[in-house]
Amino acid sequence: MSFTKNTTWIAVTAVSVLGTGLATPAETYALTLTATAQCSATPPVALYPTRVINGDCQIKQVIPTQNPIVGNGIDEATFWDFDFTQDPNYSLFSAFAQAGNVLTSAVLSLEIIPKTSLVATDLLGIVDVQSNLLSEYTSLPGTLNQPFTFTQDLLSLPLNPYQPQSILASLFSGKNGKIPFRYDDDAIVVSSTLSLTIDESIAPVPEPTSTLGYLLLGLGGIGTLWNRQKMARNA
Ligand SMILES: [Ca+2]
Ligand SMILES: [Ca+2]
Ligand SMILES: [Ca+2]
Repeated sequence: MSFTKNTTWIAVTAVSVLGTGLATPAETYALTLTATAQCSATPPVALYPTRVINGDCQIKQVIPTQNPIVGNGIDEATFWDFDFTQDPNYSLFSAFAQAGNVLTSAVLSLEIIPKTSLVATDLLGIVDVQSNLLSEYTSLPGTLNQPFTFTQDLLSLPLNPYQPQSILASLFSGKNGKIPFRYDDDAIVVSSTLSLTIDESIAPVPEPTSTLGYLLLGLGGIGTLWNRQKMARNA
């Protein structure tokens, strides 16, 4: 959400609280939160059962009998959290979600380095919610060992799209403000971004403390107007 839209919403709320009867904005706005996990193209290497830390990612071997090496991008699960609490709009986003607004998109961007042709059977998704085949997200990468990036709205996956409520439930339950994600199993995860956009048509009920803030903001606005009119009369 741009600063202008934010300011408009607060100003309208302040006027509403003061009881001048001005309604909610005619235009609807959307608020977007973004979180990025920065891993790397060259994780450290270890032997099973050691887990490898690769920046914001953690890697574990999933088929240790075939391949005990962890960090080579073959037969391994990569985990990371999308931490939305770092986004300055997180509190406002939470308030809009609690007010019952709908999640309108959840756009995932992922950069991987495929390590074997079995990347064709890879799965990814939100932990404890659902996972989908890589082929549902994108056309499969044709070149091994080369960085490959794709972007896909989780709500628009062709075969098995996410439900908006299940993504919000993941965001606000468990690790509050974080969405845990997992990729299996034949690529190195280099980096990933998730952007959540929520509708703003239902205004949140202001907290008592912020109501005072809005009132003061509104009174400040009236004071400025009064001063301006006074100056105009004196001019
Ligand atoms: Ca491995
Ligand atoms: Ca595999
Ligand atoms: Ca695979």
